[in-house]
Amino acid sequence: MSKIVFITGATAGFGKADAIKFAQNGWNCIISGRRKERLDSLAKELEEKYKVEVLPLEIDVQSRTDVFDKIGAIPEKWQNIDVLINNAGLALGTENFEDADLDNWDTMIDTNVKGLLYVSKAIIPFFIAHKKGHIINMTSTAAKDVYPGGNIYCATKHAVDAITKAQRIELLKYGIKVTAIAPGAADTEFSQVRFKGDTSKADKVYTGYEPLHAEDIADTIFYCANLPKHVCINDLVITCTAQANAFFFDKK
Ligand code: NDP
Ligand code: 8X3
Repeated sequence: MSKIVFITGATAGFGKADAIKFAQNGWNCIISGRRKERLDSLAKELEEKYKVEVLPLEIDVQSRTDVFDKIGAIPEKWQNIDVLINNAGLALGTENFEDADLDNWDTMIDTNVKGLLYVSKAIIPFFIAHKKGHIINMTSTAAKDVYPGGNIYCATKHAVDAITKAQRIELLKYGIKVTAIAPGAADTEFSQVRFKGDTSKADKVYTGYEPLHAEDIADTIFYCANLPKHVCINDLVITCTAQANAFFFDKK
């Protein structure tokens, strides 16, 4: 029987690359995000190309009711989830504390922290019922260090690091694996979102070196998700070769 992966934020970047990687390898996919047209077109592409089943779920992870109503209504055959990838997330702005926009702070906290908590809480009962499960939380090098202008984004990723550790301790008795993946800079739509569509600012983030690509992260996540039952990668930091930590790059 095919395995099932549930991916949040599958309409772009890492989440979309994850869906393609798992589907290519015969996994059925539950893909979620807010942009319905992108979900529907990705679902069609995966079903046609890789002959897997795909359930698109339009979910805003910031909304507690959206998360619990829609995940609670998943048909029974889809509840047999093997892997949850808590990937939906974003950064907004790089202003220092004194200039920062409070709405940006709210959105980052509501999405990156509260959204991840809601989705985890909605799916863990399926894992417990089926006596299996693997949660893969997307953190970042921003979970390991803090850089100027990174303030609340870094704080949300530090929080996800702590949540990951707590989940690992508290879900151990059920045999549920919990992994944190901490990538450095990757050329997804992340910086377009951070700079609210300002392409020149976004492109500058990735100039002078080769950043990670979404497929690099999808390959890594797929590897972590397919280890033997007795092996769990707990915390994996991955950067491009030109990046040493959250803020130190070798740019030409
Ligand atoms: P993208 O902007 O390319 O993709 C982000 C995804 O998150 C989209 O599918 C978006 O879907 C989804 N998303 C955002 N807000 C919500 C929401 N409220 N509800 C549901 N889905 C949402 O970024 P990345 O792929 O780069 O980022 C994915 C994760 O990886 C994030 O958690 C990010 O913090 C983390 N990360 C990124 C790095 C990078 O350099 N790119 C490095 C380290 C970590 P939609 O808009 O359709 O809802
Ligand atoms: C995303 C990478 O460097 O913008 O988590 O924090 S960075």
